[in-house]
Amino acid sequence: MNSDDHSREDNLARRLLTLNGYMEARSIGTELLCISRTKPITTVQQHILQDQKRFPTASGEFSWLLSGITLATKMIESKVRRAGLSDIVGSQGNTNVQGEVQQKLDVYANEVLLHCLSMRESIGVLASEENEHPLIVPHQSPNAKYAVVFDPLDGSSNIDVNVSVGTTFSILRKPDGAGLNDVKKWVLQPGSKQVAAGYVVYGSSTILVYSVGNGVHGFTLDPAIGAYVLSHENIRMPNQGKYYSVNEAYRDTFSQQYNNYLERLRSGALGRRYASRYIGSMVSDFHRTLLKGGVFLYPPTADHPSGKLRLLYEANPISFIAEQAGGVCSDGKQRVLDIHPQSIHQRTPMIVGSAVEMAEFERCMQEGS
Ligand code: FDP
Repeated sequence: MNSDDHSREDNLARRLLTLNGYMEARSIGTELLCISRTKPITTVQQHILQDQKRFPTASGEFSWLLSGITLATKMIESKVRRAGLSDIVGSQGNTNVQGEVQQKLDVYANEVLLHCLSMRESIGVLASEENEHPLIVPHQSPNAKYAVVFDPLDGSSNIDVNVSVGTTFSILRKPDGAGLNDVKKWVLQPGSKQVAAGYVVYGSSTILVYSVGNGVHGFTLDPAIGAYVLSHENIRMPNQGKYYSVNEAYRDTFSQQYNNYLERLRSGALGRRYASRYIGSMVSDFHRTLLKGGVFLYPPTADHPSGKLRLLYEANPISFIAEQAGGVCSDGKQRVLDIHPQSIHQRTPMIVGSAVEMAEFERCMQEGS
């Protein structure tokens, strides 16, 4: 072998071994290759297993449950990425239980989550935005001890125009003494009882953000290896941001307190003049608020006097993540996580954001009109 061959081989090996940026290949002289890790790879499964070491009695079934969510969301993301190429965009021609037009992707995402989660023995009950009633998982295992509540595709009215959408989920433990048929007892619990919650944003990349009550962590899906890889460890919401996020087209129907609050943000009363950002896909608007700070609001409006967002599978998981990251989430009167739900598809106003903006919000609410 001459030195050109060596150099070609060396370059090839270097390319092969530079595994998507996780490893580095170095040549020593012309013959030796030394591989060193540039970044440790932590997949979401590894992270969950490491975290479970805190609990000596943990059986690993919780990580198996979460793998149902990661598998389903990878399947959803692959359809979302092909939207426009396959016959998956547009409406299904039905309305769901909320009277909203179902998109084909809503239906697909729901079926995938129901399918993947039904395989997990630890899950007894599933409740989805797309189904009128909670479902008892067919295996009816006596080992079932969790309910999973989810919105399969949040913001789906945006899917036809390439705007980011997401999946939100909330995991609750079966209440003591509840039988398998007491499905409402499984899911009608305040958000403070969630054992884990999270969301996936199918955006410029796909990111899974979740918490088991021990901080918030983000995992970006690496399409080259098909795994969610830790990319945002221990996310903390900034104390103050520079954006507020609300559908301002409805402002003439907001109460005076909300309008006073927004005026204070605009006028610089909090030490800066805020800019506005509103995607209209709650999970994406929240994700920006989580990383950059600021506030997201969906107040009561004329069309939605009790707010538009659903308590169990939108507001509760978002609240759980926000609080775990140092933020605050309110319905305008109380902490969202303290609301005792009365029905599966109950709606709530939701105001979520950084400490500074939320303190001002609470002050404006107390001040009255
Ligand atoms: P969508 O109807 O597209 O599913 O809760 C549903 C939701 O989107 C949120 O994701 C979003 O923040 C909100 O509705 C948008 O509602 P408006 O169009 O009334 O602003």
